[in-house]
Amino acid sequence: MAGHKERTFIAVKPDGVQRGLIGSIVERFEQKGFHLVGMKFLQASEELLKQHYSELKDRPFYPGLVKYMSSGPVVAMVWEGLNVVKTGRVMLGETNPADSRPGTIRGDFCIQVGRNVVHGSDSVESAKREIGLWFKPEELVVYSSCAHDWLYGTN
Ligand code: D4T
Repeated sequence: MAGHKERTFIAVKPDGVQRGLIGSIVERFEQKGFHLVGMKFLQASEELLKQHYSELKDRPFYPGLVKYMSSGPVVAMVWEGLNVVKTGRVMLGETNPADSRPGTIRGDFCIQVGRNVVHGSDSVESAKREIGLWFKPEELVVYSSCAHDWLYGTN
């Protein structure tokens, strides 16, 4: 049962917001059956993004990445469910949209690695760190879903 409570951090990036893709991206996670526990619309500070992408700070694209990610509003979300970190990454596709299969978000909605419309945590540990950076504990909502038993076969 504890596996059903795994969480990941998903964000619609500024290009996804500007291109009107918020609904399409949220819809995929909803339709899959994952459980939304946090969501907010904000323009993130460079300081927050530098922390978020701290592991990439020595990469040549890092300054441009922080600038792009802070250039407009994003939708920050926390989704919960069995294997949501791994499955979320599969749903996103590869970092480079050119390597992403049709049917994935990046495979269907974008072209260029520097404008790949969505972020998803790459491990359970990263998810915990990112959720802690973007959300206060009281911004995460605990509630039960009427679909839970039908999704997991516990009825
Ligand atoms: P995010 O973190 O945005 O979900 O992307 P990934 O986890 O799939 O990939 P990443 O951390 O390696 O890269 C973070 C972010 O940097 C952009 N990027 C990446 C870029 O602009 N140029 C590049 O060459 C790479 C590798 C895209 C995603």
